[in-house]
Amino acid sequence: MTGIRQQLRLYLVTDTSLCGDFGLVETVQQAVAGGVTMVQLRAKNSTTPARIEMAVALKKALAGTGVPLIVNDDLDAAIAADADGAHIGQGDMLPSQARALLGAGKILGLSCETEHTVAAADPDVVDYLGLGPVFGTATKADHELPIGFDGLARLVALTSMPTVAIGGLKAAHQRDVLASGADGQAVVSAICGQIDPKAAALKFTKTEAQS
Ligand code: TZP
Ligand code: MG
Repeated sequence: MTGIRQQLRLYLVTDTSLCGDFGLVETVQQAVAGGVTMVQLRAKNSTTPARIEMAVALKKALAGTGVPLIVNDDLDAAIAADADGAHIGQGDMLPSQARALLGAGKILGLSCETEHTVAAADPDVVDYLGLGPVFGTATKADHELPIGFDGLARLVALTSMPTVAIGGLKAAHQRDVLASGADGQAVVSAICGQIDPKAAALKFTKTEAQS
């Protein structure tokens, strides 16, 4: 697997509580076996030491797969675990600060919910944009207003940067996501917490093969 656009095709954003008994590492391993192309450790109610531990375990699990590991929000954890990159939102530190901490060789993702923030994103600093939420979702309590596929297409059209859609997305949405011009979709609950995360991921890759 090479370019960032291909890596964004099916982006698993983890929710440590949704993974439940199945476990974070097992969920990620199964999901990657089902075709997930990028993984984000998103552990909202946690601590930096715990995130480092989880990120190190995930990195080990992903070794040799070519699937990058991104850490959400916590730059200290991303750096300490030597993850492949970090993802930040508009309310977090400035992208330029995150880039300075991460260094040039790592992946930096930025969430954008509005036309203004997409237009303001600097391609020299940020590697990809997370756009959404496409639909309302119970996974993120405080999410912004859903933008739908029309809104997604409008945001994608404003940038030449790699993009990934997020928010309430399931395998059946794959065609609409790609038609909107995004490089891929990021999902939490469509894979995390599913009885069979590999089968859940395979639903996306099968849909892809048909489109
Ligand atoms: N950012 C915008 S929506 C969202 C995040 C992290 C959660 C998406 O979760 P799901 O379960 O795929 O709708
Ligand atoms: Mg954030």
